Amino acid sequence: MAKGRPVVGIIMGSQSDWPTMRNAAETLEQLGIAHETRIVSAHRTPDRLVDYAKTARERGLKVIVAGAGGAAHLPGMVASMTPVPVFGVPIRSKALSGLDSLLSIVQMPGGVPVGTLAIGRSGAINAALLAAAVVANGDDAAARALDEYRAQQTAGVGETPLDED
Ligand code: RP5
Repeated sequence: MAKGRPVVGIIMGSQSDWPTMRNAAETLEQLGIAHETRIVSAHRTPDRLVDYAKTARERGLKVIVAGAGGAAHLPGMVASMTPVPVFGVPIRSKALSGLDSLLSIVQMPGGVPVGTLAIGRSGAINAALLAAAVVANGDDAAARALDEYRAQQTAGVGETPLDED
């Protein structure tokens, strides 16, 4: 686990979101960025939601990554109660494959922004990378880690396709 006071909070509406949201945690871990992970449900644990959002800044969080599925009001509710930037990750739902989650998160009325990522694993990874980029504005080690991540990604792309069997 990356050491130090968490600067990124990863929250999710349910334990069932963890297989997706762990991709955000693993990405931050790879970058050495201190983070915390919590289950905070907007409708099942509303008091926990209020407490988490209202204390986020004073606890040192610079960014919150919030994953939720279905009627996914968690990212917007958190954003309504903290000045800390919130990135929302739509979880792929069983009923509508995450389209419900995506539209719930992305369609915030003007005034309270939530930066919305893609549905599922890609969204979780990219939310973590965006969170890292925010942190990197004031943290040289995080900036170097992000540069290294991109360099490795580039180095991993071959010029010609290979047969996989
Ligand atoms: C949302 O409801 C959660 O974010 C989750 O994606 C969805 C389903 O939750 P469970 O019924 O699996 O706990 O609040």
